[in-house]
Amino acid sequence: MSVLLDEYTDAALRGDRAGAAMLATNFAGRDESCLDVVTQLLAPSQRDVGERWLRGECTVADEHSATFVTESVLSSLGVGLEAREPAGTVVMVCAEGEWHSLPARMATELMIAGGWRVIHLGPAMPAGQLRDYLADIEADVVGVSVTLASNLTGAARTVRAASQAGHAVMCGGRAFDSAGRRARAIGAHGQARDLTEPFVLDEMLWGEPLAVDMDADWAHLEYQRVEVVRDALSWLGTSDFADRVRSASWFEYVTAELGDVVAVGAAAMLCGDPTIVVQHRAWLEDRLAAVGTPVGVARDAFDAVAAVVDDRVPGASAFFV
Ligand code: B12
Repeated sequence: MSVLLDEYTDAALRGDRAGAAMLATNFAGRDESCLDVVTQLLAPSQRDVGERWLRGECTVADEHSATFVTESVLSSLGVGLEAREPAGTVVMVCAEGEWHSLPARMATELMIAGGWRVIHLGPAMPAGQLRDYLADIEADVVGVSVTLASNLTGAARTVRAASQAGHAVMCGGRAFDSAGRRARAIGAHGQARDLTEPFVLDEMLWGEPLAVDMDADWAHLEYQRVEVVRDALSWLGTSDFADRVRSASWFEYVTAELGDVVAVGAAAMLCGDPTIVVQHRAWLEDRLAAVGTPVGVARDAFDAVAAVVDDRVPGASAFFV
C-alpha cells in the first residue's frame, strides 16, 4: 500500500492528473462507495504532501498542484453515486477564514457515499452571509470544517450564525481535539468522529451546546491583532532581533508569523486550551528549522507577543509562555 501511496502522491505533486486518476481507479476497484479510496489513499496522500512541505521538500505551488489533482480525482469518483432517497441533508461549510477546502470536500464525498444529501458551500464563508442563507434552508445538521487552529475564533462566529438560523452544528477537521473540548467551547452541538465508517449523525451530537461569550477577552485580542503585532515588532526592534533577521523578506515573514501567534493565542483563550499554543509553537519550530531560519525566531516571536499583549488585553500573556 505504501508504494501505491507514494506513487499517487508523486503523480499528484507533479500535476499528473491522468496518472493519479489511474492509480486511484485501480485502488478503488469495486469499492463503489469511494469510502476506502478517500480514507486510505487521497487523505493520507494529502497529509503526506503537508509533511513534505513542512520538511521543505515541496513548495506551496506543489501543494496547490496536488490539491487540484486530488480534487479532480475526488469528483470523478463521487459524481453519480448520490442516493435516490437520502438519509437526510447536511450543509457543509468551512469556517470563517478557513481556506483549506479540500478536507471539507472529502468529508462531503464520504457523507454522500453514506447516503446523505450534502449542500457544499466551500471555503471561508462569512458568518453573516451563512446565517442569511441558512434561514431558508431545511437541513438535519450544518457541518463546519476547520483545519487551522488559528481559525477556531472564526469558527465560533460560523457556529453562532448557524445556530441563530436554527440549525444544529457538527464540527470536524484537524483543528479539533479528539475529546471534543474545542468544539464544545465554540458552541457546537457535536463533533465528527472518524468518517472511515458510514456517517451516523446521532452518534456525533451531544445535546445542548455551550453559550459562547462573543465579547470576551479572546475577541478583544483578535480585534487588536494588528496592533499587537505592531507592538511586538517594535519590541523586537529593541532587541538584537533586527540584526539576526536581516532581509526584508524575513521581516515580512516574521510579521505574518506574529499574526498567527496572536491568532492561536486568541483561539487558546476562547477554548481555554493552552495546548493550542504549545502545538503551534512546536510546529513553528519544526518548520523554521526545516527551512533554515535563524535559530530562536520562534522563541522571539512568542516572547515579543507575551511582552506586549497585556497592555491591550490584561492577563493574555499567560497564554503565550
Ligand atoms: C492542501 C493544503 C493547502 C492548500 C489548501 C487547498 C485547499 N483547497 O484545501 C493551500 C496551498 C492553499 C494551503 C495553504 C496553507 N497551508 Co495548508 N495544507 C494543505 C495540506 C497539505 C492538505 C489539506 C488537505 O487536503 N487535507 C485533506 C484531509 C487529509 O484533511 P483532514 O483534516 O484529515 O480531513 C478529514 C477529516 O478531518 C474530516 N473532516 C474535515 N472537515 C470536516 C468537517 C466535518 C463537518 C466532518 C464531518 C468531517 C470533516 O474529513 C476529512 C476526510 O476524512 C495540509 C496537510 C494536512 N495534514 O491536512 C496542509 C496544512 C493544513 N497547511 C498548513 C499551512 C501552515 C498552510 C499555510 C499557513 C502555509 C502554506 N503551506 O502555504 C497556508 C495557509 C492558507 C490560508 N490562508 O489559510 C499546515 C498547518 C499547520 C498548523 N499550524 O496547523 C498543514 C498541516 C501542513 C503541515 N504539515 O504543516 N494548504
